[in-house]
Amino acid sequence: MKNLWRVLPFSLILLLLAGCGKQNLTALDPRGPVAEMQYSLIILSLLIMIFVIVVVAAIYIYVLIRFREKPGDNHIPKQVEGNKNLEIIWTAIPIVLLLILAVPNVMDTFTLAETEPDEDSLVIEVTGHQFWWEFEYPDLGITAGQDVYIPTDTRIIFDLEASDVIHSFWVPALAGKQDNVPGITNSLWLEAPEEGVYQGKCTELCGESHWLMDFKVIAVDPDTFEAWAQGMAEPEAELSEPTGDVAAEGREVYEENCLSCHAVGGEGGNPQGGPDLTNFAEREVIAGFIEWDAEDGDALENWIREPQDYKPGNNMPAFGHEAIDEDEMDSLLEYLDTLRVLDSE
Ligand code: HEC
Ligand SMILES: [Cu+2]
Repeated sequence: MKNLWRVLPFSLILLLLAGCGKQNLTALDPRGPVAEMQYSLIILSLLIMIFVIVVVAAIYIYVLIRFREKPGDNHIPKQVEGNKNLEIIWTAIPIVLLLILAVPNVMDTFTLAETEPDEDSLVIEVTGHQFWWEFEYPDLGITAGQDVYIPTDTRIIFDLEASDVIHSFWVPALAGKQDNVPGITNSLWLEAPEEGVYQGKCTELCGESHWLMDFKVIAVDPDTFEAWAQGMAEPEAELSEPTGDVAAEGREVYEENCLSCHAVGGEGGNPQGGPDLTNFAEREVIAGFIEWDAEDGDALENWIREPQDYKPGNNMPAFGHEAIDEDEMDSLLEYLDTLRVLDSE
């Protein structure tokens, strides 16, 4: 009991803070029809539970006070047994409450399970890897890593798969979570009416760095999406043959060390490799969570040199100074900075 009182305030603070992170990782601030539907179910259940608790607690307290033993009065009160009306009432109320809960729940469950694509929807195949995300757009012939771009106001159907172990796909602002299971395809749909960057996370204990398996859903207007998809499908020749001297050198370093795992512009990569890097320079973070210019200004170089320092257990090998010397690293970083498909800063 003593422990409970110690833990409770912290739990409450955590609960309150849960919505405050810059990550927007909360289901309590829904930004699309699916998340709104789920949010209304949460609120409905919560209201019913609060109603039950308040009524039961009120009756309980009333009875405790009203029928307590009074000093000097120790007569046995009238003994009653069974009361048809009362019993009907307290059987009927829970039935009504359960119906109020069940009807919208069942209806919404059917709406949410409706994942057959129609001609206006966009299908995206999601593969969970230890510890990163791959997004394939079968109708557009493109593959993206970590950031999944979607057009606003479009029904997006995510077909969830996994390449190694079970992962779980969760973008709380847009939709509830669903598991990525090897060998099974689960589907969910969502829609983002507003443009924005929505934080996603793997919520399965999928390995040592499961808690760093973050991704972003980036909702852009349909024109921008079109431009992005175009850029991903037919990237500028610049990406494979940079014109700048330093970047061209960097491209060579890349081809030698990285292309076997990381595709750029549909070239390279392998199913056991790493994320597609065609638009890498447009990511806000490296490997899903490392800020580019937080304390360590050389975050990208440090990641390439020692990926295990950031994400223990991930499948990217380390590239020490013997593999890539300082000059080669500089040109490689320069080359990586050219990997853009939307804005060519
Ligand atoms: C054996 C395969 C392999 C090779 C070779 C490899 N990587 Fe990786 N790389 C990975 C994997 C796997 C990840 C994903 C790690 C994670 O997030 O769990 C990754 C992640 C990355 C990321 C973060 C990607 C993102 O979307 O945020 C960058 C950048 C990167 N690698 C750069 C390189 C560079 C540069 C080289 C060459 C010097 C290289 N990698 C060589 C497997 C590889
Ligand atoms: Cu995972």
